[in-house]
Parts: sequence; structure tokens; C-alpha cells
Amino acid sequence: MSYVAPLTPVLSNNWDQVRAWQIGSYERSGGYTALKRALSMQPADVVTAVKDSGLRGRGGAGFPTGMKWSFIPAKDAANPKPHYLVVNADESEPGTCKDIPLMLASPHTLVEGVIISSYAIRASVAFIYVRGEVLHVVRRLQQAVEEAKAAGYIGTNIQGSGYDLDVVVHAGAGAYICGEETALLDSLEGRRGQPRLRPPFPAVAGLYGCPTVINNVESIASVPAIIANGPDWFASMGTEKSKGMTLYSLSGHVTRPGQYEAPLGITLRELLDLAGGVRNGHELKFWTPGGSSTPILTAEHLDVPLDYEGVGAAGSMLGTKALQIFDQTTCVVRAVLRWTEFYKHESCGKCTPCREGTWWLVQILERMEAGKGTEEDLATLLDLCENILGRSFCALGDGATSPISSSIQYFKDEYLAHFTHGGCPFDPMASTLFA
Ligand code: L3W
Ligand code: SF4
Repeated sequence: MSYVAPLTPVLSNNWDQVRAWQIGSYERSGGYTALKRALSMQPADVVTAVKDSGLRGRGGAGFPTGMKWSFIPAKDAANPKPHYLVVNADESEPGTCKDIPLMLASPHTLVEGVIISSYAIRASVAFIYVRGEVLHVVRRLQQAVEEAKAAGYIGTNIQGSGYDLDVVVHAGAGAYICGEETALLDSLEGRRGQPRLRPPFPAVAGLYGCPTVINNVESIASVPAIIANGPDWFASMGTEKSKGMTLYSLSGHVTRPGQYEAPLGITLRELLDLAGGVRNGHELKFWTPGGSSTPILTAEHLDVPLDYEGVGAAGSMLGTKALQIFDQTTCVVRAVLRWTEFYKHESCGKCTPCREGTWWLVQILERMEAGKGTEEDLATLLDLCENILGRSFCALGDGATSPISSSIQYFKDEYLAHFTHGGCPFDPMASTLFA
């Protein structure tokens, strides 16, 4: 994917610098000045600054970051357990591709964020849990951590502040479920990664049963800019309840796919203008606002503000801001089948609705895509979705139903046409459906 000039270059401000991933380049762009400022503040004041900025978690759920940090109990004689910071860098949601480019282009933005965030929650060990398949990212992060140690930003008595921190880069083993925060903790502890019952939330009992903050890469990487420029600066961007800038990842049938950094609340129409539009000669058919776990939207939603509230009001979720663009040459049934195969494969098997349900969803969708489905199958598919949604142990099961129910909502005729045509009715030569 290409890198394209952003609208509000904060996270990506140094991506086009020579060897931007090295500490010297990062420092020349102003890197690590926020850390020095943070170390001159009280930890509680750093938490307050992040709270006041309005930063919300960028991993999919949009939970207020500063509020999550404030759930960490005070460390005293009654609460002697260590605190941990864990960065969720297990980016695997289909279409989601913002954290890996960020870590590759500027790993020190994340490392500086890790140090400041750990200081704020009084953690002396931080873990960065990286998706197992991306070894090049693991190596780049390890190099950045070593550089930061050599520069005195990680270790004992950091910058003469009296604060000690160690940072561990951990490679997962390539399971999507380990992006679920409690499965990630199990995996980090050396067990099979499966979600834990919540509550207790990790802020109360997380890694090794200790108070733990888990945040997405982009959330933690946003912290240095908030400390350097102040919470009001951050809150001046975005919308009333969705503050700041963020990375939108455009992929699929778009002229210039890539990362577009912009304030929350920008629309897909505006982003497509920046990205050269839907690929030449084609029209938008459907898109995901935040990966395949978020219900699909259509061309009628081009002007929906891409913030948590706007996308929610349109019947979907902002999720990871992974905008996958599909033009009119795409068979919606085939696309949904591919996504559902992914959820079936990645289901951890802990709970019945998801383990059995995703298997059945694939069976029915395969039949439909092959033109052997019936209207009754469509009803069964929706019934299955109803029995998975809200009855699964974690969000993976819910997410598996999103593309199915939303695609039937908008493209029921296309499903029916598969039955009447005995297969996909799409004519690739004419680039139209129902030819
Ligand atoms: C303390 C409480 N902490 C909530 C914390 C909680 C977590 C955060 C959000 O799913 C979504 C999912 C995917 N005391 C708390 C509390 N927290 N109440 O707040 O929690 P939650 O449950 O709202 O969401 P989640 O389980 O973190 C995340 C969607 O994101 N998604 C997935 C993306 C996948 C990736 C990837 O590839 N790695 O990011 C995309 O849309 O479906 O709905 O920290 O502990 N009372
Ligand atoms: Fe595992 Fe799926 Fe149940 Fe989540 S919903 S616990 S992934 S079986």
C-alpha cells in the first residue's frame, strides 16, 4: 500500500523522513520531547491530560483511554501488586492495516507512547504483543526498544526522573482471537489464547492477575502528541464526542489505497476525493467502515461522518476505520462467504454459538454462492445470526454475523438472484449484475 500525504499529519508526520524508524531521525522530528515533559509531570496529571483530550481507544470499541487508565487502583500497602501496560499490536481484523504501517514507519512513536503511558499508570514493565506473522515488525520494534534503552529512555532512572521501566516485545502465534484483550493476556502468560470472563476487567485483574491497561497501538502512539501539544489541541480536532485525528485505511477498489490521517468526522466521500475515487470507470457498491466485523454500508452512506456516533447512527460501527471499498463488479455473496470462512477458521471454539454457528453459516453460504440455495436458507441464515449475536462469549461471534445480516439488508435481491440463476448472476464482461 502506498503512503499518501495526510490531512492532519500527527501520527504520520515523519513517515516520509529518511530512515524514519531510527531514533536519530525520530528525535530530529521532535521525538522524545513529550517524554521529557511527561516525566516532569505527576503521573496522575498525565492521566488527566489524556482524559481531557477525549482520546478514545482506536482498536475498535472507542472506550475513553484516560478513563480506562483511571480504573487502575492506587499502588499502596493495600494494593501492592505491580501494574502492567500491554499494547495490543495483534492487528488481524480483515481490512485493518493501520498499526503495522505505523510500527514499521515510526516505531519510536509507539515506544515513546509506551514509556509515557507506563509512567502514567505506574507500570514498571510494558509488553507489546505483536501479531506473530509479521516478524519484520517484531524486529523493527525490538530494534527501536534497544535504541531507546541505549539513549536512556528505557531502563533505570529514566532521564534522571527516578522512574524505571522495561519494555518487552512479544510475538504472538498468529491467532485472530489473541487480539481480544483477555485472550491476548492468556497467550502472553503462555496459555492457549481464549477469552476470559469479564468482569473483572483487565484494569482490575489483568496480566498475572494484576492491574493492567491494554490499549491498541494507535491509541498509545497518540499519547506523545497529546502531551507535547496539550489536551485542548487534540480536542480541537474531530467532533463533539469523537476527538482528535486518526488513521483511516482505504483498501480495495480505490485508485490510491493507503493510510489517510484525518480528523474524526471526515466522510468517505471526502476520503475518496483524496484517494482518487473508486477505481476508474467503476462505482461504489458497498464498504466496511471498520473491518469486516462492522456491518457493511452502501453508496447512500457516503456522507456519514466517520466518527463513533455518526457511523453508529447509520447502523454500523466505526471499528478500526478500515475502509474496504467494493465496486459494482463485486459479488456480495462471495465477499460475505470469504469473510465468514475467516471467522469459522478463527473461532477459538470456547463457546457453542460461535464454534458451531460459524460452521453452519459457511455451509449455507457455500450452497448459496454455488446457486443451490433457497429462500428458506436465507431465513435460516438470519435465524443463525440471531442466535449467535449477543449469545457468544466474545465479540468474534457477534462480528461474524455483521457482514451477513447487513448484506441481506441491502442486497437481498442479489442473494435471491443467485438462487434463480443457479449461481452468481454477475456478468464480468458487462460489469453488471443481473445481465
Ligand atoms: C474497565 C469497565 N474497563 C470496558 C474496557 C475493556 C476494553 C475496552 C473496550 O472489543 C471491538 C469489538 C470488535 N471497566 C469497562 C472497561 N472496559 N468496560 O474498554 O471494551 P469493549 O468490551 O467495548 O470492546 P472489546 O472487547 O475491546 C473491540 C471491534 O472492536 N473490532 C475489532 C477489531 C480487531 C482488531 C484487531 O485486528 N486486532 O482491532 C472492529 O470493529 O468487533 O466490538 O479494553 O476492558 N467497566
Ligand atoms: Fe471463542 Fe467464538 Fe466464543 Fe469468542 S465467540 S469465545 S472466539 S468461540
